[in-house]
Amino acid sequence: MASSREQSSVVIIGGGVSGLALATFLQLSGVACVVLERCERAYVEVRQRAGVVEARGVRMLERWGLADRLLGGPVAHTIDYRVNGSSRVFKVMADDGSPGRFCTQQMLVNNLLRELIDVMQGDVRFGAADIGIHNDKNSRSRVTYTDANGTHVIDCDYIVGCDGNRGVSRASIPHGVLTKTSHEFGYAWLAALVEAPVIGDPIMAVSDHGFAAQLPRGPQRSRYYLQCALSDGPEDWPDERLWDEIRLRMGDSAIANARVHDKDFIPLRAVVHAPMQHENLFLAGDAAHLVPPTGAKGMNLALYDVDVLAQALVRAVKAGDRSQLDAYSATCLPHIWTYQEFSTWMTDTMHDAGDPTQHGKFRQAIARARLDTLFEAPAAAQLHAAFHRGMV
Ligand code: FAS
Repeated sequence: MASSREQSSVVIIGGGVSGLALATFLQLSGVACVVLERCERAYVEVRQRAGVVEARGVRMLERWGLADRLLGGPVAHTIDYRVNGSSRVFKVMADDGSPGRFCTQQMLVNNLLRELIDVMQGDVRFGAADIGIHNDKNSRSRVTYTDANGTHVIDCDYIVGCDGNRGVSRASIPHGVLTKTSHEFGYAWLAALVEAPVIGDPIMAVSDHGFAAQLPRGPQRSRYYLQCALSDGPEDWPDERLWDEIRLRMGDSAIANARVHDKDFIPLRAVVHAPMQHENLFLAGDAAHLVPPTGAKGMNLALYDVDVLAQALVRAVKAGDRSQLDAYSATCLPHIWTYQEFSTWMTDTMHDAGDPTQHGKFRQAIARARLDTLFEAPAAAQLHAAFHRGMV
């Protein structure tokens, strides 16, 4: 088997939304980088995840001059909040017109792949396995990996871990360097991709039978999310039960069964690893933090991290100034905790207000009172909408 050795400024581990966005920003800025992704391109292209790019993310991509080429999907105007079937429409669009977009992560990732590889000739290597990280501040860092062509070594200045919650990057940091702060909500979401579009507004529904939501996933499809037990699996949720629960929780017996493409079970948890860096290795996205999907902040936090990191890396590589890199964690962590606070608030409110068997009638009444305030007090509504847009 052949082996190779080469140089680069930055090696990015993981070709998901954060890794591809970072590589695109660096390529645009003339900083040499290589992305190592363990899966093949075809798999990365079809993976379903988040569905909203918040207004802050739209503005950030506009600042990089990429919004028109990367974003698609309808503008996020309003959300239909339901409590036991009775609807109240919530405006998430800002008065200054700064819109979020119902742009699916899959669409953004495909547009990033096209832009980075096909347009910018960026260096993304799929099928990279056995990744080894040699991260030392006093000598040049290096990353090793194998693929069908053999063993490869890349000497580099900086390494970025964009390889998600179960990747190799964070695991390569010596024990005791990072602190993990986490919270388990005690329930999960069943996420079902179905052949039925959202009619009208996306829905967030509170019901005595548990939480449910429907978010767009393209013109013909949508994703239903249903609160379920942590121990539940596909055998507990045959399609018939799924549709019965959807009708029950949405308070709409007219909803027809449709083809179910896939079912994911996502335990709701919140995790922050700090600091988000060690020597020449930097963590971004799910490699550094997890948020419950209720507030749609997972992908948006990943985009925020790599926007900050890209600017710092450009300054370090081009001007030899590490100051922003050294301040990377201190810059990102306050923003991450603000989003954790919003996502926890949303998760507790939208679930406590529903099925009282989880946390009792008192928390149910409190959460419903909180929702009423949201709809009746303009100041509360404005603040909530600003959080939705990421403009806080
Ligand atoms: P990603 O996980 O997207 O990407 C990491 C990449 O690294 C992957 O391509 C992986 O193959 C690669 N990788 C991993 N280990 C590697 C290794 N050893 N070597 C090389 N490559 C490696 N958020 C929402 O807001 N709404 C949702 O509806 C929603 N649904 C979700 C559903 C699921 C099943 C999951 C897991 C997450 C969901 N999220 C959702 C959160 C999601 O959007 C994440 O926050 C987002 O994908 C984070 O992006 P990355 O950090 O790039 O990680």
